[in-house]
Amino acid sequence: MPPLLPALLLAAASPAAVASAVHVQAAWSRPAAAGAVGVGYAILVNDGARPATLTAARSPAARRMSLHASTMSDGVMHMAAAPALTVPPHGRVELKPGGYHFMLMGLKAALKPGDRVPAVLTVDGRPLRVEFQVRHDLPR
Ligand SMILES: [Cu+2]
Repeated sequence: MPPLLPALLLAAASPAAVASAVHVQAAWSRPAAAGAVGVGYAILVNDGARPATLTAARSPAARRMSLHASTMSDGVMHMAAAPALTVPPHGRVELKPGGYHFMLMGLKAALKPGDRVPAVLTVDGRPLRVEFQVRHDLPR
């Protein structure tokens, strides 16, 4: 099949075929009741030379998962859905209390310390698997 080979080489060399340079560290969550809203925090690390953008997230543990950003204004904490989050080249972004975070709406089961919550993030259009470890007694 000689005609196939050049096409495969081209595909491998195109940017779209390069695996995401982003990985996830220290993903954690808090205990929550079934049906309630859970949270997800993590550090997104970009080892690549280009910006990488998170555009979506989903989890089989919740009806819906979305990215939120918290901001302080007039001494009051507000949060709103954020459409995307870009991790700079050779940089990192920490999702943490008071900043960017994931919301897990409509938890299908309670989250207890020690549980692991699987999720799939979409980064640069590619799936990135993550597991949030449910912990308690963490500094805020
Ligand atoms: Cu939120």
